[in-house]
Amino acid sequence: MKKLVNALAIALALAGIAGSVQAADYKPRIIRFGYGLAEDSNQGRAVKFFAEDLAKRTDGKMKAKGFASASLGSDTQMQNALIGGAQEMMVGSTATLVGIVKDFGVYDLPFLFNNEKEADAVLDGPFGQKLAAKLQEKGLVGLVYWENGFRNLTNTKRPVAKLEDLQGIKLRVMQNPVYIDMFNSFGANAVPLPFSELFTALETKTVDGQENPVNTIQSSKFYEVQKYLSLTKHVYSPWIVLASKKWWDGLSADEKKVIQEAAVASREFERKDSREAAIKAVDFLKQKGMQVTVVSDTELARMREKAKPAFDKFSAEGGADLIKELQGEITKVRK
Ligand code: TK8
Repeated sequence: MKKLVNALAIALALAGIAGSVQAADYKPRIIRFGYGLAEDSNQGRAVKFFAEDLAKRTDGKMKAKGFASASLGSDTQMQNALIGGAQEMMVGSTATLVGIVKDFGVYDLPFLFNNEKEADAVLDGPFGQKLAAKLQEKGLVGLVYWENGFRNLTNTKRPVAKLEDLQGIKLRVMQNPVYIDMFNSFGANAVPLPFSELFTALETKTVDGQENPVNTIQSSKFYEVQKYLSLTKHVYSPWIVLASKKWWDGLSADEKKVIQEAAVASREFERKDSREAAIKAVDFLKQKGMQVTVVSDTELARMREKAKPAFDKFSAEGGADLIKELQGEITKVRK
């Protein structure tokens, strides 16, 4: 009996040691997590989810603090802060990364994805991961893609139902050559501006219009300064959650793992939340007085044809194989 008790005691002690060895290595950390949209947006809700999830997984040791409305800077300013190690995390458009990794422009070519399911499969699959991995040598860690969404046009001049209606409209686009080429070939005057300057530019009529997913048109209150909404869905726009590589390299393996897990959980939350919100957004915008135009498939096909120079230029500048690869991945999902 005594032997048995001893053996049990030893077993318990060993289990105790094993337990303490296994306890995850989390240090108290404050993570500044910047983003461009309002706190009350699909982006803001997902950052909040990430922060809560990470705190839960680490017993409150790792604290992410969200900074909304570009209060830490525009997308490109935050990217540079991450590279320099002055900020830990952010989420923003992949489109604004083209100054760092040119290949990201491939996602901005119009009418590639037919639906969200195709986008999820390609972004979470080898193609999306390969592109994200290219950020490492530039000082950024690409953790997960979130959904920004299919982009639609708004403006104050006139309802846009066909290409000709875009003629001469001064349209804010993201700071990305694919967008500039695309909208110029549609007949608009593309004006690249950071998102953080967009509301004021619309309000002061520096530009006549812009293009963004309906969720953003709602959460950024563009309906206050824009009359016409055209459902063009011309580009599926991803967001990417980024970490500073400088900072990341100083984390323990457990810390990296738990951040990655929380990032994946936030992705699942964000996509579901964004899709639910998008279904309601069009009605909300109508109630706010926006006039909504559904663009016909024939007109969308004309737009796709007109956008050919953007594809050609991206190809000529070394992106031909990348376009083929992406289209190949989409075809695989479509089957
Ligand atoms: C937010 C931007 C925004 C994007 C844009 O910082 O700039 O129009 O769609 O989501 O990244």
